[in-house]
Amino acid sequence: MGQTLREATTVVVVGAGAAGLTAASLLRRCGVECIVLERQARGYVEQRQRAGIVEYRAVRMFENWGLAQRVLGDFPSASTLEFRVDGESHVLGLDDFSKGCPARLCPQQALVRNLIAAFAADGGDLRFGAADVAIDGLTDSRLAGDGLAGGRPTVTYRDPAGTVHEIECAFVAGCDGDHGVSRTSVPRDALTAYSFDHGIAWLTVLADAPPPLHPLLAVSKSGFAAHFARGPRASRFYLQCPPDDQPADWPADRVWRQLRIRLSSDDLVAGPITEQEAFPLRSLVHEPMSYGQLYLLGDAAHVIAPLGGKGMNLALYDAEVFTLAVRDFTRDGDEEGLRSYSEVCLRRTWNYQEFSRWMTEAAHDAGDGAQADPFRARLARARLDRLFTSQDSARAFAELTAGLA
Ligand code: FAS
Repeated sequence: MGQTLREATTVVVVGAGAAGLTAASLLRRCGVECIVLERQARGYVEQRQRAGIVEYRAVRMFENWGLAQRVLGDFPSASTLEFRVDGESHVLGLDDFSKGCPARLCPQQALVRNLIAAFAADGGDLRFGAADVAIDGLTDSRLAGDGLAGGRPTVTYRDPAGTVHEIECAFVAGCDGDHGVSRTSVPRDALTAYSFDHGIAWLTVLADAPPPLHPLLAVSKSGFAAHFARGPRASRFYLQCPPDDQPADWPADRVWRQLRIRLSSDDLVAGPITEQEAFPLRSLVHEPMSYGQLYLLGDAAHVIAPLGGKGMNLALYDAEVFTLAVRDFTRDGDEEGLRSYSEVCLRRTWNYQEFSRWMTEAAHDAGDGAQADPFRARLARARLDRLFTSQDSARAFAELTAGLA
């Protein structure tokens, strides 16, 4: 039995996705020691395609921490959004609120790649191929009353060479997504899960096809579709599909035919499809978002339907709230941020969940939802009509899109 290597640090970050890498990069900027443990290899993490819009609030956050140029580079801004309803175009200006710093069309894998490079360049401790991560010694915060839970948990893992490491720390940032170990380290009765099945599925298609002028959401009687940029020569498409559909049910010719119909774009340029998946739209929130010395960030705490583009942006938000809380505690002994972490992050989480549900309902019910429920379809059309005709509604929408509400 090989020996166990024992180490100590202030924060162990489990997971090198958007949440983990942002938290680690910001902690380093505060001079807080941290070690990041990632199960996958670097190459895999750097090519995993997911979200594509960094909201204005997050762009400003990276600016404030002096990281914007390094992690967002020159990815283009996203200051307009187009709704196309039965072929009729409605372009919304989103930059009324962005004071010259609009959202960015930055593919998540590019953000992750840049965060890894910046963290490594700053001398950060990031360990890929960390297997069998386990968290022990968490104190039951329900017993800790008002004060913070005392004690120092340990995180163990096995490195690619098979050596076991045991890291003692003050805090654990659980940033390992919806299927990680962090949340499962919390006793079941200490967490409440709130879930919602939207009853809708999407086919998601990645293709080497020209990106759209601006993000495009299309409402049609044939069902919802969307077109987003994923870099200068690639596009992400979403197509509403029956919940039990499989990618194999969608050969390329059917994909392009349906996209041309739903986007009302006969001249849509097709390209090689590089990735195709079907997934049900679901939303999930776990409360509270902390347990003892463990703080859950991003998808480890909440999953949100992609319409509204808030999944990655919520992860970035949690990362900053966590960092400021740890900084205030390690620097000034101020516990307030750590104690209110869950409440602060849940307030934004539920706000974004509501926004995402609002958009999902409007974009789907107004389309093929009409057959199933004509009354709801007319409600959804009225909601979109208000968005297109009322300045205040457009302002409120742009504020939410920007992450300012
Ligand atoms: P992540 O899942 O990104 O990262 C978690 C990390 O933890 C991973 O690197 C994983 O390998 C690692 N990990 C897991 N278990 C571990 C363990 N036991 N030990 C060590 N490491 C471990 N959102 C949008 O807004 N728009 C979109 O278009 C969009 N598209 C999406 C498409 C897909 C297929 C998916 C799954 C999600 C999509 N999302 C989208 C949501 C997405 O952006 C998430 O919200 C975001 O990745 C959350 O970031 P993290 O919380 O960092 O989790």
